[in-house]
Amino acid sequence: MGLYLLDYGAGNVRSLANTIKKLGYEFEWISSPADFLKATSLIFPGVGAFGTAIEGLESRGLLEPLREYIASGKPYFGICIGMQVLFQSSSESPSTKGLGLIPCSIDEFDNADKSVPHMGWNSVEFLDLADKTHEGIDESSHYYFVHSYRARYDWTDADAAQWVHTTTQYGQEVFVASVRKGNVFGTQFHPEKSGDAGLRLLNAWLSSPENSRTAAPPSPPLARPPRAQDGLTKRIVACMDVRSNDDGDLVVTKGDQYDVREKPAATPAPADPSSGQQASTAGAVRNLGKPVALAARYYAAGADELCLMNITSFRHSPLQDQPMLAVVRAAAEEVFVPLTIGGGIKDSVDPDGTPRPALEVAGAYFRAGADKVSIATEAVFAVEQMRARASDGGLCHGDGTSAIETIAKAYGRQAVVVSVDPRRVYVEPGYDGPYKDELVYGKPDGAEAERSKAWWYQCTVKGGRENRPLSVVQLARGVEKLGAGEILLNSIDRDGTGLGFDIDLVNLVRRNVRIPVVASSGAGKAQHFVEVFQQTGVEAALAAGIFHREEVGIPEVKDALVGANIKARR
Ligand code: 1PR
Repeated sequence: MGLYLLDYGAGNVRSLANTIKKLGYEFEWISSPADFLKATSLIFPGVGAFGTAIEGLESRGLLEPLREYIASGKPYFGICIGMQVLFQSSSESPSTKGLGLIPCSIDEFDNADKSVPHMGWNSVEFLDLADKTHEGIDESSHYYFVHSYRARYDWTDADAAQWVHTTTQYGQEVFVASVRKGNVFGTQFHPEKSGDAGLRLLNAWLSSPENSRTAAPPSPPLARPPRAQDGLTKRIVACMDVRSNDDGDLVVTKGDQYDVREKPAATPAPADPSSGQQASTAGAVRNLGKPVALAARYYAAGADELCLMNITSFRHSPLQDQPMLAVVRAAAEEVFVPLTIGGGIKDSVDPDGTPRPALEVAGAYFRAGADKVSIATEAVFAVEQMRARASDGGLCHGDGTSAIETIAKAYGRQAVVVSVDPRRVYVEPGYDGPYKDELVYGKPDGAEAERSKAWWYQCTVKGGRENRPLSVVQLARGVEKLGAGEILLNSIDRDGTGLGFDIDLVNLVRRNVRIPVVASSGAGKAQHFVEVFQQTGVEAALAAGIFHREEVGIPEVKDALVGANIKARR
């Protein structure tokens, strides 16, 4: 079988390649127009932005051959942007035309009632098919979506509706989850990132892509009005801070309030090795395991997403020789859920003087198998610069040069996470200085140390080592404006304490932006996840220490969520 994959040069296509290999299939990459003639089946794993995809295909002379391939009747499977290019156009890039097979346009989600991008695991449903596992899709499973633009399901438009295979709902919007007609199949979600459910779907298509499995479209098309609630689940994220230890090995480590070195024991260990007792490890970098092995463990345990944070000095390694790239490559062979990589995503210069713009650094990680990059220090500087340009010190537009803007333009905003490292700054009652409008007051029934206090949240850079004159609210609003697609909200005060998420901080940020927010730092038990979802509107919650030390398992967290009527993927 001549299975080919189409790569227009942007985004994570490695994950699909890894999935296909894992399923035992061989494939080739389309590298020239002539390859379309050799292909007997084709997958286009489009990642990124609509305009970039079409322009990328055009500039490589692949757009017309793609159109001809599809018209020839040979099997085609488009994923995400690979499905969207089948439509006429997208408001993401109004001057760019799609292939126009499906006679309607793609538009942006309305963020009045929900966070946009739509990011996470949602259910799908067939319109009226009796076969509820058609194309390997299963209505009882969840699939991973990540996009800001969607094809609304309009049953009054019969020409477009005849393509619709499954629908899904986000907020009150019902949109197309998959299309199926003749030789063409497409999914808005990412099967290669949808765990076992996605593997089953891909396997079903790969085992017989040439089969005409088109079910007769309902005629007239069926109505699918929105229901009271959508099927999006809350995401549980496992985070691994990776650095080299004092022996030069890459390890997953974990800090207490960002200090990753072992503390001296209360009773020092004896220095005499003949005593049979272990020598003191005080001062050593905590070693909680190997990154790829831990990533595989969390995938198997049901993590909805994984983060790898590069917190070591090798962030300054030359890009070609960046150890973290090897970690991402190896992890992407083991895990089939989204992978975020952070640390060192910024403009840099290799030791030989070669400049490496942040866009190139991010591109290397996407090609290695990352789905999102996370930016911390550079995001703070970018917002500071944006505010300095605004005449009133408030928000203006970016100048297009920041890492957030350049990466979001090429890969779509959903690929850009901003990781925030705020720290509380306590002030006296009656404080009347800067950030007074953002003050949080300790509650009478709150922790004793906080009861009579007020505080604001200050941004830091370089892993909390340097405080900056910027509040977390200013940062959150600023990065949203610059084009970030998600906020990963840490708390230096809560990191590693097990006291629970900082609910005040999470609420403060959640109500100031419309993009998804991941609550992080402080989880000590499963109930803390229930609390953060019940008391704030966040889309996801992240933990590190309790998972690494196996104090709480991911299934236990999911059970607690379901027990509290919070949607979770299991
Ligand atoms: O500044 O763009 O190079 O990014 C550096 C990244 O590395 C940032 O995302 C920053 O948060 C992270 N980082 C830097 N130093 C440390 C450190 O610990 N010394 N880790 C660090 C931050 C916080 C989370 C942790 C949660 C949950 N660690 O990663 O996973 O707090 O922990 P818990 O559940 O155990 O409480 P740039």
